[in-house]
Amino acid sequence: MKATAIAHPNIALVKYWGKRDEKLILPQNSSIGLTTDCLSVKTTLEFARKYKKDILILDDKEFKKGSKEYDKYFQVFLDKLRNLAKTKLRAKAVSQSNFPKAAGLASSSAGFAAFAAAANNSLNLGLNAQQLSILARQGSGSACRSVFGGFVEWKKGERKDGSDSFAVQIVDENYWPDFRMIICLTSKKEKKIKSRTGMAQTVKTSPFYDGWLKTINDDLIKVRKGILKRDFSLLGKTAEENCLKMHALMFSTKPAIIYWNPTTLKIIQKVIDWRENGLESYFTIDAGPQVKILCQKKNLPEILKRVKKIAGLKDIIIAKPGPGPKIVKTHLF
Ligand code: 2P0
Repeated sequence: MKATAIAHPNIALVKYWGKRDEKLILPQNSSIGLTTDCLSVKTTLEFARKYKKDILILDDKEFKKGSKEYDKYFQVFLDKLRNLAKTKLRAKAVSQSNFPKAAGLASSSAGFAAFAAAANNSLNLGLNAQQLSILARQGSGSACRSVFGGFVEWKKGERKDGSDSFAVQIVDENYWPDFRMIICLTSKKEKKIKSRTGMAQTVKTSPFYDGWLKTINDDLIKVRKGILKRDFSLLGKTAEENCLKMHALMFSTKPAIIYWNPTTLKIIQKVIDWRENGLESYFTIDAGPQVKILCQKKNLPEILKRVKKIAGLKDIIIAKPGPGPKIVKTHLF
């Protein structure tokens, strides 16, 4: 009844920003992301009679009833699991990540992918990868992409019950070994506006949301093609444009959502400048101030040398395409 899983964040190249169903977590548009290799979340989950209430410990801190994390995320997801397994058992979940939470590093994608994978094992649910993706999606949308390694597409689906809204692997983590993502940490603070709240507000108030939906299919086609052909320029250019379009949605939300800080902008300008001068790289930014620089292995040393000179960076992490969740035997409790 005790199981432990490790999962990695999936960083979007074509972003998910907006739901059509808040409860089932169904997106307005399909999205594509890369599951990374170095950032990870490890979660141990146990359902047992000895627990009189559900216990949640994230990065050594216990979250209790009344906190957003417990009530809105943990409790809701656990109840879904209990329904699925037809059990009334209470659970203890302990989760440890090796990077800052809620800072725009897709921690919830890794968190719920690990949680779902641990639950599948601990409750003997017998879910296949597609079903696991559907389950993880109901914890946090982007988590459905973290259920697979490599480059992954979350197909938005059409059905009301969400049964066709899950992720599929485009190519696995070994398909493009020269692909690199340099994660530039410009702040370790938790963001003030959670993605969930922000995206709902955008759908409601941004005058540009229709334009986003009208152009997303073209971005998806180009990024898919870029991945399959290992066409770095096509993928990078499209991912960067898509990221700026998403931030334009955020800026035009009422009240405006601005996740960037001065260092974020500085890196954006540098990347554009390097590219204009022949060093090819692109950037993508999620719901936070961190910049992820996309590059090829051959340019990594030079880009890294330049990145290290940028003042104000808190950390630099080099990521490659990484695997889907793994069940491990070393538990956290
Ligand atoms: C993404 N983001 O595609 C986009 C890009 C942030 C910017 O998925 O409400 O934590 O739990 O489904 O998955 C962040 O949103 O939101 C996110 P919920 P989630 O990666």
